[in-house]
Amino acid sequence: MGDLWDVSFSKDEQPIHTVKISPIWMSKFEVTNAQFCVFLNERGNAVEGGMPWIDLQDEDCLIMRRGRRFSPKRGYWYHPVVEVTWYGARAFAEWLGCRLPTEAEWEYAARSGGRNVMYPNGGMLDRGDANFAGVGGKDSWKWTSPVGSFPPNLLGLFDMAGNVWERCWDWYTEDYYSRSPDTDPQGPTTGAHRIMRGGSWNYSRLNCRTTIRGMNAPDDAVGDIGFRIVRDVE
Ligand SMILES: [Ca+2]
Ligand SMILES: [Ca+2]
Repeated sequence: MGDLWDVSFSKDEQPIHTVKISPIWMSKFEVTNAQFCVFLNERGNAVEGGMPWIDLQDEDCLIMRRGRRFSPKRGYWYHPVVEVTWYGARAFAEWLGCRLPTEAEWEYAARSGGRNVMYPNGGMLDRGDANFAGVGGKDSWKWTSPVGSFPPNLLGLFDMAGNVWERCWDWYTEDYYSRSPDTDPQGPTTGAHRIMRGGSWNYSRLNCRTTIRGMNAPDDAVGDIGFRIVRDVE
């Protein structure tokens, strides 16, 4: 794990270290608005950590509520869910008997099984490879794009670079890599922010690197943060 190329402006991708992770299944796409609505229609939009799971009041939210029924806004069924808190992401995962990935699991997956690649595609990230800030070429999206609009990495995982940041299980601390255990690291025991990975439509190419460590408060809901889920292999 870590910044093998020494391109980060932060110290938090150092020191470079090796970890072992146990086998997992990972969802190939970011969780969509359509999928999140199935969850909301079964469980409602509960308040957890002082915030509703999804912030329907924010104009960036791509889900609406009519009476008791939640549905994606027109044209956004297959776009990644946004404006969802960390608690909402965790609740969705647990509803399916799954969980959020640790950042170690996420990085291993983004790097197509731990390969030494700065971007999931194995080369330089171009407009044909991901939805990042701005538009051009195949990236015609100013905001989110439908999941799977760009080629997958070698593990068949889509949008590991860009589209939306993906919430992970771990708390964030800048120095965690200096004391991380070498098997199935779970992150610090407490903190103020949770990890998010992969960059988004709102961030530059460099922020879509496989190793960059983003962070966000667990009760925050933002228009460029979503998630995907994992399940342990039994
Ligand atoms: Ca874009
Ligand atoms: Ca993503």
